[in-house]
Amino acid sequence: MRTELIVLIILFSIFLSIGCTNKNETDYVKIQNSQYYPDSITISSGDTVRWTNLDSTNHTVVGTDFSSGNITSQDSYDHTFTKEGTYSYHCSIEPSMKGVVIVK
Ligand SMILES: [Cu+2]
Repeated sequence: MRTELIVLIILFSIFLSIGCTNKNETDYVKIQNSQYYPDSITISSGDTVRWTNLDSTNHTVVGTDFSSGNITSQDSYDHTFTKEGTYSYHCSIEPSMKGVVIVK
């Protein structure tokens, strides 16, 4: 009876820890009218940001350690952030387009 309880507790702990490591999410940023929406997004470490270009022209997402290349119309670009910090980025085609990803 006691052994069963211990086994149950161990199984429950394993279940909980798996649940905690798999909670990574995808966060969405739209590119529309040559702007990022939202231009500032706060995410959790391990999350992926997906930028989707809703304009008819190409845009890019360029940060210090990530770069999308051309994102064509209706296409998207994903980047996963694994370290906490503030990541500024811009569009290399229109440098006035700016955004930031805050990873907590
Ligand atoms: Cu652009």
